[in-house]
Amino acid sequence: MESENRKVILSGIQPSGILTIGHLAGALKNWVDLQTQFQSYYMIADLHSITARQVPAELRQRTMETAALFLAAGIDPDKSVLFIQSHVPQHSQLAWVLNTFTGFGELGRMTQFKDKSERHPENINAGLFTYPVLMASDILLYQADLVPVGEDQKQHLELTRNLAQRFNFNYSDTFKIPEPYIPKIGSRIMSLQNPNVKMSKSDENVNSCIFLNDTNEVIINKIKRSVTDSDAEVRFDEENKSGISNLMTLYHLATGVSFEDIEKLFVGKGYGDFKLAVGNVVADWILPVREKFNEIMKDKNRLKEVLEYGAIQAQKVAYKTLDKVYKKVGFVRF
Ligand code: AQP
Repeated sequence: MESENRKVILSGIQPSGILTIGHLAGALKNWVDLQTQFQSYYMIADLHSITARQVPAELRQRTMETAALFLAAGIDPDKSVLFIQSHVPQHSQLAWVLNTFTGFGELGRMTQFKDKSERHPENINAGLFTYPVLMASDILLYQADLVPVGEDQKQHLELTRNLAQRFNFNYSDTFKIPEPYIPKIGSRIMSLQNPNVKMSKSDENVNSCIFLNDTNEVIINKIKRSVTDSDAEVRFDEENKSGISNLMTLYHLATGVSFEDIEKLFVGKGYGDFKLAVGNVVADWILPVREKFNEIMKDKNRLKEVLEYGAIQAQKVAYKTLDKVYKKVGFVRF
């Protein structure tokens, strides 16, 4: 794994459920391309996932499955550093220091905190509140130049930049100021049951998601039952035809056919035919990922080795940054 002079990119996914086709389209697919261009750090964000209550045995299982899906989707451990966040203790250690540089009011303005606390009033914990500080630590530890962010993470990246600048200003240059990396348009996959909200792995309605371990039959059935609209025209219009537009996005991602050509292909055909066609191409798209995933899960020792190797690589870089930070704030270092 070479690292010289390449820009650094960092991203992660929480193991809070089985990954969906949204993760493949919106994250993994891009990461595979990015790893050839950038020094890439990809983590399974288990520390973040416990801001919502997790069943311990399930969390362990999901963490290994998430790692296997990263590999199955094409993340290459010889090109990227692939690791479990809790295996690199520097994430929590830097988060503590950065917490002391973060204003209470600043965190209170985070819209994701407000949304999540409204959705889960039974568990508004301090971790949920300081989550953006841990995210800042994830990014700053590796001196990332770029962070792929969706709309919902932009505010957190802005906070990361502010914290880095504040720390650098108080002491001296320590952190690189990261920039957002905006992925290609059209990769936000919406729920099959409510196409106005994002497809989410923790959605209670399993029919809203295509999970990366769903069988062909399940995939085809879920798409058949997806919510669309009452006219019968296959046309890309995210505002007025969000369900059909979402299915068109999936068709496009699975086949490479443009929206214009998809519209032409289905002129005069009903939604039934269209949904069946989408189901088939999506099933074909997922099949090799699922097969690879099953193969990787059969050899847990190999998977463990890959993750241990990744953690060692990540720790080396993370330690360097944390050591600088500890020195600058005045901790005794022997
Ligand atoms: N539906 C989606 N469409 C496109 N991209 C998506 N991502 C997630 N869902 C979609 C991308 O995956 C990365 C982060 O995933 P995460 O699981 O850590 O967090 P999340 O975005 O909160 O995903 P979920 O499924 O909604 O998680 P839960 O249900 O646990 O809260 C990001 O790159 C994101 O863009």
